[in-house]
Amino acid sequence: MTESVSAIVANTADTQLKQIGEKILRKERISFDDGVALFEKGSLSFLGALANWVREEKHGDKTYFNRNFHIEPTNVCVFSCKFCSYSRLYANREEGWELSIEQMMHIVKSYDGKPVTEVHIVGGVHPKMNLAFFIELLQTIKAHRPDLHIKAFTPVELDYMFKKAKVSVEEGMRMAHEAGLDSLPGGGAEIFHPDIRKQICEDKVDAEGWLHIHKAAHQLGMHSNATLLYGHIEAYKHRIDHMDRLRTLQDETGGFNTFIPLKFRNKDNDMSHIKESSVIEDMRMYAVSRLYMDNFPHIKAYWPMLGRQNAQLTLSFGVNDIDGTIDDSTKIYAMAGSEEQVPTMSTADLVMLIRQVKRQPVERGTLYNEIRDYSEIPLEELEVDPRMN
Ligand code: V47
Ligand code: SF4
Repeated sequence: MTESVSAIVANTADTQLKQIGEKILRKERISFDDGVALFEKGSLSFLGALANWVREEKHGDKTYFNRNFHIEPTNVCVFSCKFCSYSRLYANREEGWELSIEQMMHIVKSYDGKPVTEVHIVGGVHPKMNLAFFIELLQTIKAHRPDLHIKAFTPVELDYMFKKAKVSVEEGMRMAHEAGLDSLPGGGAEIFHPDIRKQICEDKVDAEGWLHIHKAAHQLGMHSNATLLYGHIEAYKHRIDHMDRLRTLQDETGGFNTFIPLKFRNKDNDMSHIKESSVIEDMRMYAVSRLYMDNFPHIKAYWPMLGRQNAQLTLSFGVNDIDGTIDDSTKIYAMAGSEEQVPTMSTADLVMLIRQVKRQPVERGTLYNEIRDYSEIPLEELEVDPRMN
């Protein structure tokens, strides 16, 4: 493999691309301009060969997934992000949902005895669901099931809760962590650059606020993820600017686990007139992410948003994680127009998806502790959904 990727780099006619390829093969960091040049000039095969080489250097064929479910406490939201197909304003809250702690505990209890390891909690920013409410939720979940890893709340939700409760970011994060918050998901990042952010989500937490909250979490020893919403009005330089800010914070704290590029879906939102990116552009995005984010251990493709087959394809473009079983517990992507209208995969489905593209399926915990390697399990032991064959 190394030989063939070296040959691809050596035979590249464009001198700038050739030099970038050589840097990557020497495991040197690429610059902002290099990142933009990869997007502007890199062919799918050039980017894919390099990203796959980096992926295999870091993880071999290992492809991680987890067993998880989501809770979306509400889709009522004080903000009005233009790409959001999911939220309802407080004034129209009868069109949305608002779950009580009891209702959320009913969801948690429905997994009693099932081998899930993580609950992912994220939703709209509801003016009446405050820090005290979420602290009680965290404590109640932990009291019921202490082993369940709680990955919850974006800086958009946390910033609003902390400001309303008049606590500093550091104090608020400490309170949430003590109540049972284990790590932060990657949402709310969108595009950090103010020229784009002000056009698509101007009223919510800005780049500095988002990064400050993740930094405070890392300083408490927590881990977190980071996303980037691509394929709408941003230019390549905005994608690289976004990745660069994350790479810089990661140099400082080392607290990020996973980078997750999120493809913009255009159904039923204020940006529906914008065409969605092509599969080729999606694969180029994943590949450049793997090449630029050299200090992020993992790159994740979120299958409920990309669809299963495209998620399989990403495994040859730098991706080594495809998230979890989900169990039809999230509505964000179905409402935004994803092919996955009922996002559920059994463990067997996920294993097959990974095996079909000749990679090694490994179940992980949220912090990438390996739970089980499924590469040697005979297929008869897995109850595979017939649609997967
Ligand atoms: O921040 C909303 C995105 C995010 C649309 O950390 C949209 O493991 C595309 O962050 N088209 C929330 N994207 C989801 C998220 C996430 C998902 C899976 C795993 C993890 C993790 C994090 O969803 C939002 C926003 O960027 N989003 N609307 C849309 N129309
Ligand atoms: Fe609210 Fe999040 Fe939707 Fe923005 S993306 S409107 S913050 S639910």
